[in-house]
Formats: sequence, C-alpha cells, structure tokens
Amino acid sequence: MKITTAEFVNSVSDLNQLPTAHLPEIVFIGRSTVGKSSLINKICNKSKLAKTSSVPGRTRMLNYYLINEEFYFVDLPGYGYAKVPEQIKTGWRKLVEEYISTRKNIKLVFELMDSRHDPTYLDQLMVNWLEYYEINYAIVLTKADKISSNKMERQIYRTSKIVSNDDLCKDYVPFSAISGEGKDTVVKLITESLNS
Ligand SMILES: Nc1nc2c(ncn2[C@@H]2O[C@H](COP(=O)(O)OP(=O)(O)O)[C@@H](O)[C@H]2O)c(=O)[nH]1
Ligand SMILES: [Mg+2]
Repeated sequence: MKITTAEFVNSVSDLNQLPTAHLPEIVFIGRSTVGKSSLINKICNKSKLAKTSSVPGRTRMLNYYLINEEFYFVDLPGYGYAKVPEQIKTGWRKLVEEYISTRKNIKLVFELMDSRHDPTYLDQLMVNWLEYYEINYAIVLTKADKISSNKMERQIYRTSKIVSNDDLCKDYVPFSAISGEGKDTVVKLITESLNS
C-alpha cells in the first residue's frame, strides 16, 4: 500500500462525537513531544498535516485523519507532561482507556517512545492496557537520528522488558522524522494490519 491522500477530518474531546465506526482505525499514542505529529506528517508526505510543537500541548483531543479515503489515523492526546493539573490527567486516562477498550475498529496501535529514554510509568501503563484489551500494537522508538545504532539496539532491548505478550507486540521500529528511517516499516505494519 502507498499513502496517496491524507486529510484532517476533525478533533474530538468526547467519545460521543467519534465518527461512526465503519472504517478501520490506526492509532498513535505517546507522551507529549515524543514525535507523533512528525511521524504522521512523514508517512503521509505532508509537512503540515499534523501540527508539531516542541512545547507540550494542553488540549485533550483525538485528531482524526482520513487516509486514502479508506481508513483513519487517530492521534490520541499526549500524556506525561508534568505541569498538567491532576484533574486533566484523570480526564486523559478516562478518555484514552475508554477509547481503547470500546472502539472495535482499532486495527493497530503505534506506541511511540523516545529512543533516548527508558520507558516511563505511563508508557508501561499504555502497554499494559493494550495487552489487557488484546489490541495489536507496535512500539516505535522515535528521534532515531539522535542516537547511534548501538544505543538503539540497547534501547530496543530495554524497551522489550515492558512487553509481556509477543504475539500482540508486532515490532520495534526505530524511526526518524528527519531521515525517514522506519517509514517503510510503519507503512508495512499498517498494510498488514488492514489486511489481517
Ligand atoms: N531530531 C528529531 N526531532 C524530532 C523528531 N520527531 C519529532 N521531533 C521534534 O520533537 C518535537 C515534538 O514533535 P511533535 O511531532 O510535535 O510531537 P508530538 O507532541 O508527539 O506530536 C518537535 O520539535 C519536532 O521537531 C525526529 O525524528 N528527530
Ligand atoms: Mg502532536
């Protein structure tokens, strides 16, 4: 498969506003500034499709993008930004867990983690949820251009410690939005999940 069209559809903050579940959904999760928007832009070859920022956003929205008029990319709100008030953190957990546990058309979740850091408590929590709800996922190690390939190997090993179910965890993908490393693998995983 090749991504030929990608259009922003809308942002929703309430699960009652989700589009009808008639198209498959590919989901992107990770902490704020991990590189989700940059990855979406890179694989869609559209530099301004998803807004990127080095400053963590405070909005708690799910962003929907229609790809090839066949399926959706869903960009979930980023987590783990320390300065967010407790009330918003609780809202985030509820929104994300409810989405993951109830949305039947999710085909694959990309769990993004910064390749320079060990998984955080919230990364671990996300992986636990995905495994508990039996959702296929792949771990993307972002900003690969910032570390050596030796360090990347070590980081994949360290990250694999939080995975318990190797059947659900489809792959570990080093990714760089700058060099394009990992782009083909991400698209291949999407294609496989849509065909399965
Ligand atoms: N060097 C490098 N910087 C990146 C990469 N991906 C994202 N960034 C930077 O990290 C910051 C956050 O990226 P963004 O895509 O907005 O993260 P999001 O909050 O997860 O959507 C921005 O300043 C990006 O330019 C990457 O692969 N390599
Ligand atoms: Mg973003």
